[in-house]
Amino acid sequence: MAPSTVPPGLTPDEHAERLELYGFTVVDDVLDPTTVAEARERIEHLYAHDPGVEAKRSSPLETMHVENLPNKGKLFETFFLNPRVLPLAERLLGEDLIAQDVWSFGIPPGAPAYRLHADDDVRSPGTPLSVVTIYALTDFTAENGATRIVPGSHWIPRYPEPRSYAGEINIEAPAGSCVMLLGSAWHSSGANRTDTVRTSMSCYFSKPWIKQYIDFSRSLSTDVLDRATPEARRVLGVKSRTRHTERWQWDEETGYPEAEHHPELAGLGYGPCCLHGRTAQPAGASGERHG
Ligand SMILES: O=C(O)CCC(=O)C(=O)O
Repeated sequence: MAPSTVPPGLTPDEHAERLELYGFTVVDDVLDPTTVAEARERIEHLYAHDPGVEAKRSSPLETMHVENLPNKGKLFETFFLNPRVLPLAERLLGEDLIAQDVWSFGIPPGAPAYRLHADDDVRSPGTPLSVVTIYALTDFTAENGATRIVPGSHWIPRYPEPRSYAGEINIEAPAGSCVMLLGSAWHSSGANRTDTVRTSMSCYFSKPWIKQYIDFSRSLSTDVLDRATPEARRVLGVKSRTRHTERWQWDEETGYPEAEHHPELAGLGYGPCCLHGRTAQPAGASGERHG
């Protein structure tokens, strides 16, 4: 049976082997204590004040879910590019992977375990389609709602039933580490039997041809996209967005219409206006959301 803890200091090859065999691993020490403390404070503020959190909950025992995290603090614009986590995800999915969603789950005291599920809409044993990365901002323990998983379940060509399974474990991980799992593995958040919230921030990566949960190129604020590095734009799916012009009118690099063919788009946040700086934007352009 896979143990519920993963030793620190594993090499990328050893992590890749664990992901392949068991469907999960834990990359230790990816966030320093100051970043953990700042992110935790900001996220716990969002649990209390982000309007989307209460809108999606019908009981205080339900998960606190903050969506579209990069829009909600500079701190959240880059964590998912971590140089010890992203390359592992790319190894499984390819360098053209995209972020489907970047969010936070807070598991409140008294919350029951969520139902076991897999994130992929099709089963493809041996061919990973997605990878979930969950950054622990509090220690993850069997008592406080650490992610639960049925190790090896990504090899099973069907979905779980709504019950617990022999061999399931809670993945224990210290604050500052990253739990990585295949989206095809049967998993969920665990039950929180403590009196404090289990706090995390997450990014779900997939093959680039799977439709994003959130179209970041349209939903991120112009400021966030202006600050995004080419790597961040690639991961956020800006370059892989579906063309909405003919190919000759499309800038493959930016993932936007070539502005020269579409003067009517100037100032609406498309193309060079948002991706190469604001100087190309006409005076008075609002710089609001894209699209
Ligand atoms: O946050 C967790 O522990 C589980 C996350 C989860 O169930 C998911 O990403 O689908």
